[in-house]
Amino acid sequence: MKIQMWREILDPYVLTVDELVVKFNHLIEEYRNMGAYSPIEQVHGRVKTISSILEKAQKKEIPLKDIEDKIEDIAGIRIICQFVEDIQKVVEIINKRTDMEIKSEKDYIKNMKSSGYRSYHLIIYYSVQTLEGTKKVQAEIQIRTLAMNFWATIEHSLQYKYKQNMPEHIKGRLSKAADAIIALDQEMSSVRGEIMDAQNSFKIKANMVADI
Ligand code: 0O2
Repeated sequence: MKIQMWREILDPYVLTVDELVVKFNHLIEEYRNMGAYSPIEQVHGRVKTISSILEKAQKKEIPLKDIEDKIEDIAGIRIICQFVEDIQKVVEIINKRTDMEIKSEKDYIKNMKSSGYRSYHLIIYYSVQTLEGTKKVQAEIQIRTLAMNFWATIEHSLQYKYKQNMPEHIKGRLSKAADAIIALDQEMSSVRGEIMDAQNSFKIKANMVADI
């Protein structure tokens, strides 16, 4: 497939990622303007690279004509939360919106992957306006805590380094690190109320200084 054709295919996904990142960042702003705690800490987005799309298509034996239908994460959004409890709150927020329709959900927090990976995944339908009219595309939203993201980022780099041949001792250490991340998230949840109070009073103080 020519690069121009790829550009045409991927363009609505670029728009989807741009729009979704703006919308989730705006939600953070809304919470902050109300002086309320935001269940969303950070938002990141990316469009899958052509080589990564082709690699996945080959691995899953997906013909090129079915790529947009079968590869659900061409547009990918990652929402990072402070606490595990925030994840369900974010899912509820998305569920209530009329501009995002949830197609499917995977809870890798209740059902941790064998690698130790934990995250909550949603596949949504999202409509964008293009020169050819409205196009409904799929996007994957990964929702995870800062701690889960730390683990997944390191593990992803190691997966990239070792491809399919990650040494057993590294797998073992990642598995121990995953246990430590579970313990850390639990510990943080147990002091959630105090951390949130501290953050709110810090913000109130900062706003008062800004008003002077
Ligand atoms: P990238 O580079 O992040 O885009 P599959 O993709 O075949 O595993 P499926 O059903 O398409 O399976 O999706 P699944 O299992 O919900 O996972 C999709 C994405 O979740 C992956 O995208 C990763 O981003 C993330 N993920 C899943 N398992 C792991 C894991 O064990 N470790 C880490 N670090 N991330 C994981 P891609 O396409 O693999 O890659």
